[in-house]
Amino acid sequence: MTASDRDTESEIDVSIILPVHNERGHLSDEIDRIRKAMDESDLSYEMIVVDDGSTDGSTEILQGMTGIRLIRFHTNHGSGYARRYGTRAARGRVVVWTDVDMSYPNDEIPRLVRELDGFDQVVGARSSEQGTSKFLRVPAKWFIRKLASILAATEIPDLNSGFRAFRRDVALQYLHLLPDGFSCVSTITLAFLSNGYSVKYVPIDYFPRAGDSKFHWLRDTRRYLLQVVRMTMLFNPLRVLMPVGLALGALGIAKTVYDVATKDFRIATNTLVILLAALGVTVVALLADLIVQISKDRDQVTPAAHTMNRLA
Ligand SMILES: Nc1nc2c(ncn2[C@@H]2O[C@H](COP(=O)(O)OP(=O)(O)O)[C@@H](O)[C@H]2O)c(=O)[nH]1
Ligand SMILES: [Mg+2]
Repeated sequence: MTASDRDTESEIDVSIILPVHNERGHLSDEIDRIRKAMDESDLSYEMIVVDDGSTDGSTEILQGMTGIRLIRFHTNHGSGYARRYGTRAARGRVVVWTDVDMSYPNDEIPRLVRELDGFDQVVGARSSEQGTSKFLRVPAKWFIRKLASILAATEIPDLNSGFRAFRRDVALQYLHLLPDGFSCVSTITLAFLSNGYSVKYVPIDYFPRAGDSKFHWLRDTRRYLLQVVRMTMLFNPLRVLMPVGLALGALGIAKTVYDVATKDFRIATNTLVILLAALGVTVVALLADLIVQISKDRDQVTPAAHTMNRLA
């Protein structure tokens, strides 16, 4: 994309996507504080509110509002679906995702956008967990975050923050891979990281949410875990499968040495099974990697830091 393409394609700086499902109590406050902060900045912006079949009167409040773009579904699809839909409708060069529940410092959106300079994505990283079902969520999230850090081969201070800004042109390449549910926000970080885009973390304050959370700890945690593994398999299968193949291989070789030394050169059947399993996993890993390499898009959008010289 050239600089002039960019000017004609995006008329505005920032599109703020606001997924809403039954947030009547604080909807106006949230939208007002975002508007105030954005009006005080020198950024041009639009707010895209995606009302996902709310039944508590949120819809009526939104319909009475001016200065927002309202997308409304009659049935509920999930916050990830809503965020994707809103992002496709967006016109901004930068897209911001956040919650509409007073939990994120939405008045700091202009700062978040400025931090994006030279990066492809900026994530507001929380230092404390304020969510519901804390005892279950904290260890589960910690485990998944560690797993994701290993798979993405980089430290991820906050994987599932709902407060982030990213380049729309980069995100459009991966939107179709993001799930309908809550793990959508984590998945977009992994999609960027796995494809060589930069993600920066800036510390933010996090407040207890107003209204009720829609997060179901078992269902959503299971999906979240699956999504982390799936995303890595999609872009970097060697990182998931190679450790398994190598571990099985090491075990098989150790067992072979043991058999040779203690069983008079008779190799046990289970030793062979382990060695064959190692071979199977390794071959699948290499094949999966081959598929990923072959199907890579040649016209991938250039990562942020590399565009600077070109545009100068
Ligand atoms: N459009 C849409 N938004 C949703 C849905 N579920 C939650 N949200 C919104 O997504 C944001 C995050 O949801 P929340 O319940 O706070 O999740 P949590 O932050 O993970 O506890 C809020 O703005 C919700 O209104 C949904 O099914 N559809
Ligand atoms: Mg929330």
